Amino acid sequence: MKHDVIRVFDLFSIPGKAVSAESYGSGHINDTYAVGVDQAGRYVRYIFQRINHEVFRDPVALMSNIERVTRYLAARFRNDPDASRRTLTVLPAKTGEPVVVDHEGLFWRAYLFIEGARTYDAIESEKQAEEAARAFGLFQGALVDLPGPALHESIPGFHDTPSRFARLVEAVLEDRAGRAADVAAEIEFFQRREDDAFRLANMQRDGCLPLRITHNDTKLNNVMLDDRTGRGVCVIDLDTVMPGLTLHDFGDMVRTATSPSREDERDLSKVRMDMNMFTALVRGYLDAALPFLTRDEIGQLAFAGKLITMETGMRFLTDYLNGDVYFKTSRPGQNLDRCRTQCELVTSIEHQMGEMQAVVESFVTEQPMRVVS
Ligand code: ADP
Ligand code: GN1
Ligand code: MG
Repeated sequence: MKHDVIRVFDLFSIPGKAVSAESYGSGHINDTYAVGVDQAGRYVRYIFQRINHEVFRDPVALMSNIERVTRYLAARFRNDPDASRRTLTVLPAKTGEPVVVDHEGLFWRAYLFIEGARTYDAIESEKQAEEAARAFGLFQGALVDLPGPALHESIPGFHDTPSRFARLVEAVLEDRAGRAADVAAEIEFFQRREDDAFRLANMQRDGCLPLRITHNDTKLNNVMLDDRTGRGVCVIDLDTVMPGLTLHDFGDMVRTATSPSREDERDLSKVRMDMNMFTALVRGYLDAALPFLTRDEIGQLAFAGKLITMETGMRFLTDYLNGDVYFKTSRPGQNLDRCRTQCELVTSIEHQMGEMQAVVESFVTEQPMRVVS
C-alpha cells in the first residue's frame, strides 16, 4: 500500500479504531482505500481517498462542490427508505473541514462506504446498462435546480474536445517519450476525424446546447448497482461535477457500457458497440432525462457516444506520447491499448450510427426531432 491510511484515519472524527486498510477499486486518478473500523465490536467500512492534486489543482474548491452537491442530494432523498445509500456522504476531518492535509502534504477525504452494492468495470447485461443510465439521468435531473452560484470548474476545459485534439497534436510534435513513430496509425485515425471534435462545441457556442450541472465522468464504474436488485443505488466519483453538457455524460455511458470488453482489452475482436446495450442505455437515460432534455440534446445522443469515445481515445494517446503521466497504468503500453479499444469502438459506432439514431428516435414519440448533422 502506497500510503499509511491508518495514520490518516486519525485525522478524521470517525469513532472507533481502524483495524484494516486496503487499496480499493480501479479508478485511474485518485488513490482509494477501504478502511475497516472496529466500533465497539462492530465492524464498519469507510472509503478514504487521496485526492490527486496534480489533476485537481484546488482540492478545497473541489470539496466545496462535492459538499454542496451531496447535501442537496441528501435532502432530496430524505424520504427514500434507502436514503443513506442514495448519495455519497462526506465525513469531516477533526478540523471540521471536508478535506485534510496529511504529514506528507497529501489531500484526503472520507466517505461512508456504500454497502450491498458494487461497480462494474465491464458491462455484463442490458439491465445493468439501463439501470446505470437511469441513475445518471436522475442525477442530472436532481441537480437541475441546485441553488447558489455556479460550481467551481474542477478541471478547466475538461470536455473541450477541440482543445483535447490540439493537445494531442502538441504531444505528437513534442514526442517526449520518443513513441510517435510507432503510433502513426492511431494519430492518423484521430486526424481524419478532426471535424467531429468541433460539433458539440460549435453547437454550444451557437446557443443550441444548454450548459447544465453534469457529472462529466459517467463511466460505468462510477455508479453503484445494488447487489440484490441490480438497481442503480448511487452515482459516485463526483470530482468533475460542474457545468457541462448532458451529452458528454451520455456519451461516456456509450463508451463504457455498450462493449462487453474492458477498457484495456488487447483482443480487439472483443470490442464492439452492442446495439442491445445501446438501446437499454437510451431507455434508462430517457426514462429519467426526457422531461428536461431539449430536442437538440436528444438529436445528438448517438453522436455523443462517438465523440466521447474519440475524445477519451485521444486523451489515452496523448498520455502515451507524454510518457504515461496522467492516467494510472499497471503495465507498459496500457495507455496505448486503451487508445486502441477506443478507436475500435469509434469505428463500430460509425458503422451503426444510422441504426443508433433510429433507436433514439423510436423513444421520442412527440414532434419530430431537429437533427443537426
Ligand atoms: P477514481 O476517481 O480514482 O475513479 P472513485 O471515486 O471512482 O475514484 O473510486 C474508485 C472505486 O472505489 C469506485 O469505482 C468504487 O468501486 C469504489 N468506491 C468509491 N466510493 C465508494 C463508496 N462510497 N462506497 C463504496 N465503494 C466506493
Ligand atoms: C478517469 O477517475 P476515473 O477513473 O473514474 C478520468 C476520466 C476518463 C477515465 C477513462 C478526472 O476516470 O475523464 O474518461 O479515467 N477522470 C479524470 O477511463 O480525468
Ligand atoms: Mg471513478
